[in-house]
Amino acid sequence: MFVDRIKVFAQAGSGGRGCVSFRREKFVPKGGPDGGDGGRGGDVILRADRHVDNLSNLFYEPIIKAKAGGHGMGKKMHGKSAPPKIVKVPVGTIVWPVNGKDLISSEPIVDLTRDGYEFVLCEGGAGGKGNVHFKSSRNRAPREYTEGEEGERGHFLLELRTIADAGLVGYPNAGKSTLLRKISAARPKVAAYPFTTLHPVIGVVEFSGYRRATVADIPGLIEGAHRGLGLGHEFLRHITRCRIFLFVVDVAGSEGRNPAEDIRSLRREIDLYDPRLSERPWFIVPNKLDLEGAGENLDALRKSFPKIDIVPVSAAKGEGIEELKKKLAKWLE
Ligand SMILES: Nc1nc2c(ncn2[C@@H]2O[C@H](COP(=O)(O)OP(=O)(O)OP(=O)(O)O)[C@@H](O)[C@H]2O)c(=O)[nH]1
Ligand SMILES: [Mg+2]
Repeated sequence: MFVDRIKVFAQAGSGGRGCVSFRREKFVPKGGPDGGDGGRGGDVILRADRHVDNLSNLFYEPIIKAKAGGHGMGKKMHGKSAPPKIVKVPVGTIVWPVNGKDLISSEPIVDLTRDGYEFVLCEGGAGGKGNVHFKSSRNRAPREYTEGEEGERGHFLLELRTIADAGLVGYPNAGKSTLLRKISAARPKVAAYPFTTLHPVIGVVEFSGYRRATVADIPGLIEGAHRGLGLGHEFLRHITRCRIFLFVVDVAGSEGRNPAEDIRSLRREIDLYDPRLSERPWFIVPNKLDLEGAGENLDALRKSFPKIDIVPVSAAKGEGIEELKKKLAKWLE
């Protein structure tokens, strides 16, 4: 299961209660107060982890709670502080504050953009004070103590926006997943029917000299995606953080498609979704060069987009792949 948006309730642990206790020892009559402090409650911490690719673990556990701190004890012993509850989330997770059903602000609380980043979502409560703190010249046997503080809590919306260098954008069946399999070790499913890919998949492309780039394969788009047709724009969110876009088209025009028209309508879709996206650098990767009719369409495509870098490939046959990788490295420089 792939979950890229989920509401959770998080609650940090409360601090432990302070202790009321008096020293009792042989030959020490009226030993003074010796009740120790409560321990701190556990924090709820989100940690970005590159081995986690979606938020499905929270689907099964949408209530995140950290443990309470231990109570203070006699002999000035502190209660145990509770360990933090650490929740691993994918890199690219954005956290928004939520009030019941509604987002309360359009400002995110945090954006976990790097592997290993940690964020304290809810802070654990401080421990209460034991009666040792309440001793004074007038009160030598205080029975006062304080409760531990409550841990912070709240409702949050966690949303994943994939972070990759390049995003593959194209109609269903254009061969995006086939291409990603060829240029990286990622293994998205490939099949001859539309909407095979149901969620974003990221592949790492290795270049010479230990350089690398991440490429995101997102589900196919169709005209009207921005208003929810096909799999809708749900997944366009996952290309909003790509630096460049590769428009993958079936240049053979199978299924009666016109490649140049396809590109125009895909560009329209992303522009309607967010005009800032259509300003990003973009390139064309005509695919299925091995099929009949590809040559003619490729010429037409070049005429239609004279200023755009075009790198034709046959993902299935592995043709043009090395050239594409070279270009990709250059485009990302
Ligand atoms: N002849 C030929 N067929 C290809 C080529 N690349 C992909 N295909 C075929 O086209 C079909 C669709 O490929 P996918 O890689 O699943 O396409 P996709 O763009 O990821 O499709 P969705 O996930 O549905 O959006 C599969 O049957 C592939 O085998 C190619 O270069 N030549
Ligand atoms: Mg696919």
